[in-house]
Amino acid sequence: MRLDVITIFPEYLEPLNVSLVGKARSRGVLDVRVHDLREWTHDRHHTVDDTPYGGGPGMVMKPEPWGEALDTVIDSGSPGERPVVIVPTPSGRPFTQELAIHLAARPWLVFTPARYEGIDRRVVEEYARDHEVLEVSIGDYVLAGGEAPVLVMTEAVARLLPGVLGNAESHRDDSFAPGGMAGLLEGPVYTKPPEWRGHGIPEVLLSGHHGRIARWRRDQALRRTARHRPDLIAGRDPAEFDAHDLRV
Ligand code: 6GU
Repeated sequence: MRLDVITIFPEYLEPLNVSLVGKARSRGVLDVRVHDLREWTHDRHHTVDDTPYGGGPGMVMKPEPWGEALDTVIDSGSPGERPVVIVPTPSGRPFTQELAIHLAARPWLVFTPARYEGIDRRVVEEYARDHEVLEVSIGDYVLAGGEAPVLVMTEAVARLLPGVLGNAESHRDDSFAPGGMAGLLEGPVYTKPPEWRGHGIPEVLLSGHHGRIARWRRDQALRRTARHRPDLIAGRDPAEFDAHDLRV
């Protein structure tokens, strides 16, 4: 997969050299290219923002540098090859595991993290003519810019690429994966030692009884989901829950 990021803070993307994403890059599974938006400005001050039409606080990112940057990046691909353009914004659609799975199946993503009050609307209009352009938010809070969301989305996507995680089963039970633990939050996990500061291990996990362990894990997942994310249970088909579930 190829991944381009256009930003006024290229150094903010340094974590893409580290850990899982860094490893995917060095293994050649992921080709990451970070670009400085200011390379596509032509004035002495490398201006990327201006005051908003209609008034109001803050500044808006000018369309011209984004247009030149996106044209250059898009033209650097093979003829006819079109990336998905991802515009991080708190007013976008929610980033979900489902969207991560969709993006992981695409060969080329271009991220356009903005600062200030966002990018002139015409940039999205322009590229949406012949590209899939997704405006995406990573949650219901406001960040100062889209760079941290790019790190979040890149990690969520990179770990789904074939050959990045140790084994494919690692994401079957992901909290939000469709199937597997059926979209429930994962319950608690334990490792050695068997006793730590007076805390033991739930006995069932030491029983070696796979059926009872699976049942216990599902109960824990249900309890945790009901407590932290009741919306995930309310949104499900009641037929997915068996008689035992309903007593948890
Ligand atoms: Cl994608 N950008 C910004 N600036 N704030 C956010 C966000 C994105 N997602 C949640 N908050």
